[in-house]
Amino acid sequence: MATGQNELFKDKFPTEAKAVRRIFVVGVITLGIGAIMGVLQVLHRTDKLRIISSGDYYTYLTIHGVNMVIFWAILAILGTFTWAVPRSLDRSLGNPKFTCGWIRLGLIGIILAEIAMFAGFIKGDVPILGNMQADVLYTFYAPLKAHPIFYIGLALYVIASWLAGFDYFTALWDWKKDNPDERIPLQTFIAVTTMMFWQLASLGIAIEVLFFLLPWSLGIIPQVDPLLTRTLFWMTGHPIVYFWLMPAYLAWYTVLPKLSGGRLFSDPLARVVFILFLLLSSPVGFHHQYMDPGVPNGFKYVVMSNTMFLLLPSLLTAFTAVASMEHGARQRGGTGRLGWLKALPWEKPQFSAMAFAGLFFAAGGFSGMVNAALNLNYLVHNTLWVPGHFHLTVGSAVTLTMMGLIYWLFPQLTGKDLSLKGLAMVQPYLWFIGMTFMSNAMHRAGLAGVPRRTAEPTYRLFDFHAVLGNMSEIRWQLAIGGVFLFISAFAFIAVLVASVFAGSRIDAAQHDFTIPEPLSGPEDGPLILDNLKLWGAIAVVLVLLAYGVPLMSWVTDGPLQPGAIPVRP
Ligand code: HEM
Ligand SMILES: [Cu+2]
Repeated sequence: MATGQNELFKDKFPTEAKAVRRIFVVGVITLGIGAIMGVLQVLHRTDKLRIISSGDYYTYLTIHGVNMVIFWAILAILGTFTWAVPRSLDRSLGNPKFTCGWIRLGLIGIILAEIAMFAGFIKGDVPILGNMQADVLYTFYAPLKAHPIFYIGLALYVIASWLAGFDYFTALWDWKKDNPDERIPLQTFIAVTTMMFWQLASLGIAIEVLFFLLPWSLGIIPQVDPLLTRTLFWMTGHPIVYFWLMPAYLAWYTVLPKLSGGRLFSDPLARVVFILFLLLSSPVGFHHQYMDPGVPNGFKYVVMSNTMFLLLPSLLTAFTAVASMEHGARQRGGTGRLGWLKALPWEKPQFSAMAFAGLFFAAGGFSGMVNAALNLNYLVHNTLWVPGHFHLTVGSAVTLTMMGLIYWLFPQLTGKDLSLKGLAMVQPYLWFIGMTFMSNAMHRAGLAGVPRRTAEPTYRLFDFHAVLGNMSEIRWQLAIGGVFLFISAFAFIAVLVASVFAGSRIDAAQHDFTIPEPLSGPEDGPLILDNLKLWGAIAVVLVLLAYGVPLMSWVTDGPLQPGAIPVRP
C-alpha cells in the first residue's frame, strides 16, 4: 500500500513529484499575493496604515479572496491528491501528458484571472481590451460585472480541476482491474469521493459563468437574473467549502496520526465521513441565501435542517483525529487524562501546524453553527463575523494544515531537508497568535454590527461600545492579528525558498515516510462503503431534489408564465 520504506516519493514517482512541486509552487505564490493584500486591507479598514485608496478597496479584496480560496486552497487540494493517489495505489497516475496538460490549463486560467483583477488598479481604458477590471469579490455574482477575461480564466481553471479528477478516477479504474478484490486505499478513496462531489457541485458555477456571466460581460445578453445566478453560485459555493477542507481531512486522517506517533483510530469511520460529505454537501447551498427575498422561508427551514446534519461528519472527524493523537501520545509515553497532550511533538512544525489547525476548526465549527441557524444568521449576515468564521476554517484549518503537510512532504518531493528550522518551528505559533487575535476580534465586531466588505466601517473619531470591549480595542486586535498572520505567511514562504536553494540533501535511509496501518482497517467495515457508483447516484438524486423544486418554479413563474416578457438576446 505504501511506497517502499526508504524510497522517496520523488524517486519512485518522478513525474508525479514534479507535478506536485509545480502545483505547490504556484499555490504558495498565490498565498503570498493573498497575504500582501490581506495585511493592506486589515490595516486600511482599521485606520492604522492607509497606503491604499478606499476607491481601490474592492480590487484588493477581490485579489485577496480569489487568490486565497480559489487559487491557494484549490491548488492545495490538487497538490495533495496528486501525491496521495499514486502513493496509496502504489502506482503511477499513468498518463504524464494528461497530468501536465491540466496543470498548464489551470495555470493559464490563473494568469488570465490575475491580469483581469490587477487591471482594476489601472484607471481608464486598456488598449484593445477596454475598461478592464474584476472588482467583483470572490463571490463574483451579478450585478457586479467583471471583464470577460476574468470569467474565461476561472472557467479554464475549473475545467482543469475536473480533468484532475479524471486523472485520479482513471488511476483508480486501472488499479481496480489489477486488484479486483482489494479495498480502495483510504487516501485514494478520499481523493475520489472529493472529486466526485466537486464535479457535481461545480456544475452550478460552470452554468452560471458560461451561460450567464460571460455572455453578459461580452454584451451578448443585456441582463441576468441576480437570484438565479446567486443560486447557481451557491450551488457550488457551499460544497466548495468542504472541497477546500478535504486535503486537511486527508492529512488529519492519514498523516497526523503518524506525526503524533500513533495510528489512525478507524478506517471505516473515515470512509463513512467522506460518503456523508459526498451526499450532503451539495444540496444545502441555499443556506447562504437566508436573506434572499426570492426563496420561501419554509424552504429555508428545510435547508437549515439538512445543513445541521453536516455537523455529523465534522464531529466524527474531531473524534477520530483526537483519538488518533491520544493513541500516538500514549505510545510516546504520555499519561493522564489530559497529561498525554504534553507528550505530543509540539516542537515539530509539521505537527503543531496541524494540531493548531484542528483547534481553529473546532472554534470555526461553533461560529458556523450560528451562521447555519436561520434566525441567528439574521444577526450576523454580512457583518465581520462571517470573515471571522471562514478565517478559522479555510483561512486556518486548511491553510495551517497545508503548511504542516508541505513541510512534511518537502523532503519526499525534493530530496532536500528543510532549512531555517528555527523559523519553521515558530511559524505555526505566529499564525496561531495572529489568527486568535484577528478572528476573535472579527467575530466580536460582527456582533456589534460592523459590516464586512467596506473600507470605511465607521466614521473617523467616532467610537462606540461593542458587546464586550469597545471598537478601538477591537480594531487594534484586528490590526495586530493581521500583521502576525502576514509575518507568519512570509516566514513559511522564506523557509520554503531557503530550503529549495540551500536545503541539505537527505539520506533516504535515515527517514521513514511510510504511513502506518489503522488500528481498525477497511476490512472491519462493510463492502458497500466502497460502492462509489451507488453513493454518486444518491448524491445526484439529492441535488435534483434540492435544486429541481426552486428552479422549476422560477421557470414556470417566470419565462413560462402567460404574458411574460420573452427571453431575448
Ligand atoms: C495573511 C493573513 C490574512 C489577513 C491579514 C486577512 C485579512 C482579511 C480581512 C481584514 C478581510 C475582510 C475584509 C472586508 O470584509 O472588508 C478578509 C477577507 C477575506 N479573506 Fe482574509 N486574511 C488573511 C488570510 C486569509 C486566508 C489564509 C484565507 C483563505 C485561505 C483568506 C480568505 C479570505 C476571504 C475569502 C475573504 C473575503 C473576501 C470577500 O469578501 O470577497 N484570508 N481577509
Ligand atoms: Cu455553506
